[in-house]
Amino acid sequence: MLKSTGAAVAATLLAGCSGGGGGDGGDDGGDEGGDETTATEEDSGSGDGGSGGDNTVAVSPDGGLNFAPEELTVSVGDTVTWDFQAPTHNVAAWPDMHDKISIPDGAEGFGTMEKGGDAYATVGEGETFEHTFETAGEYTYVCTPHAASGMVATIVVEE
Ligand SMILES: [Cu+2]
Repeated sequence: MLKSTGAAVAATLLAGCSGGGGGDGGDDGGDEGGDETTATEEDSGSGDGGSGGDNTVAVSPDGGLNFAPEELTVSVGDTVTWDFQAPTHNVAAWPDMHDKISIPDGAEGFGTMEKGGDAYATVGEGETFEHTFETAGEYTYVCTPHAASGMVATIVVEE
């Protein structure tokens, strides 16, 4: 009989843990500039402060006897541009030129013709006329040749 002595030699492996934490503790140096005020970013961005685009009135759009828009609101200091899209029209806001014209007290009249000029003088197609409003109030103006046909419109000037 063979006796097999299975001697298992348990090799005990000593896992040497060379531990020992030599803690070199750095005393972390103190208070480095503590409270940083988190800059509140006031987002002053978004600067779309444009005062509402173009103050343009079309004169006879599509050949009609009208101004478009028929009523336009602007602010004091704004300039309105009339864009003549057809011939034989004008802009008249001189109160003595037509009884449908009215302007605020103390305001200056305006028109494509001069004050006291030819009330029926017209402007060519493609031309423009500008007026800057310095006095608040309501201005009703006409195209003199077509005022009787309702070619009347209003500019409201706000403070
Ligand atoms: Cu007209």
